[in-house]
Amino acid sequence: TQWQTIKTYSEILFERQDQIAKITINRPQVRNAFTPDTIQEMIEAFNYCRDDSSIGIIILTGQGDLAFCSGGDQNVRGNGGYVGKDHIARLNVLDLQHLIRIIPKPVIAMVRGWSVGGGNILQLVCDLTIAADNAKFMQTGPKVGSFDAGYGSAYLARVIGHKRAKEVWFLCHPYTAQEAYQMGWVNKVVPLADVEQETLAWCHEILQKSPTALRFIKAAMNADTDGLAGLQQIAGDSTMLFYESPEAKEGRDAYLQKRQPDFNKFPKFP
Ligand code: 1HA
Repeated sequence: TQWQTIKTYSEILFERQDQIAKITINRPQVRNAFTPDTIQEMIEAFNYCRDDSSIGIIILTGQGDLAFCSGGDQNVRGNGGYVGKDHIARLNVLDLQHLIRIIPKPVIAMVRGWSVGGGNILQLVCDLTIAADNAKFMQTGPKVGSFDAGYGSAYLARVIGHKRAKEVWFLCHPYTAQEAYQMGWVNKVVPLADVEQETLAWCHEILQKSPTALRFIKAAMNADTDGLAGLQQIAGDSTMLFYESPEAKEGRDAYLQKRQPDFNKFPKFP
C-alpha cells in the first residue's frame, strides 16, 4: 500500500491513498502519548479531512506495533491540564473527541498494542475499531489521578454497558482484543500483520456506499447520544440537503429579487 504525505507535522503523520486519509500519532518512544501540540496537529488534520471533499474516510492509528495511544503525556501534565509549546495547560483532547464525533465521514480506529487512558477514549469515539490481536485496552485515570467523565464514561457505558464500563474504570484492568470484542468495544480482531490490510478492506467497502446515507446514519446515532448538540448536527445536515431544493432556492431568490416568495407551487408530501 502506497501512502502519500498530505502535510508534514512534528508529532503525527498525515497521509492519504485515494479517498482514504490516515492520521498516525507518531511518538512511539512514549507509547504514542499525546501532548496539547499532538492534539492540535490532529485537530488540524481532521479539519483538513472534513473540508476536502475527495476524502471519504479517515483512519486513526498509532506508530509502531506497541501502542495505539497511551493517553496524555504525563511528563507535560501541569496543574490544570497538559502543557504544550504555548505554556498553557489544556485538555484539548476533549475538542478532538468532539471533532471525531461530528466530522460527517466515517472514522476508523486501527489499534495495535496498547490503547490506554485518554488514548482509549479516542478509540472509543471513532465510529469503528479494527484491533490487532496484540491490542490491549485499559483505563488508568483512577490510578494516576484523572478521569474522563464525559464520552469516556457515559458514552463508554452506552457502548459496552453500565456494569462493564464501571468495571473498566473502577478496576483499571487491561482487556485483551478478544475480551474487548466480546464486550462490543471493537468491531473485529485480526492478526497483527493483517490489521492495515483489513482496515483498508473495510474502508473500500464503506467507500462504495452513499456518503450522504452514511452521514445521516452517523448524525442520527449522535443525535440519540449527544442531546441538543447531536440534534443540531442532523438538523444541519437536513438544511444542507434542503438548500439544494427548488423550494429553498425560491426563498433565497425571492429575497434577492425583492419579491414575495411563491411557495404554493411546491408539493406538500404526506
Ligand atoms: O484522563 C485523561 C483526561 C481526562 C479528562 C480530560 C482530558 C484527559 C486527557 C488525558 C487523560 C489521560 O490519558 S490519563 C491516563 C494517562 N496514561 C496512563 O496512565 C498510561 C501510562 N502508561 C502505561 O500504563 C504503560 O506505559 C503502558 C501500559 C501504556 C505501556 O506499558 P509498557 O509496554 O510496559 O511500556 P512502558 O515501559 O511502561 O512505557 C514505555 C515508555 O513510554 C516509558 O518511558 P521510559 O521508561 O522508556 O523512558 C514510559 O514512561 C513511557 N510512557 C508510556 N505511557 C506514557 C509514557 N510517558 C508519558 N505519558 C504516558 N502516558
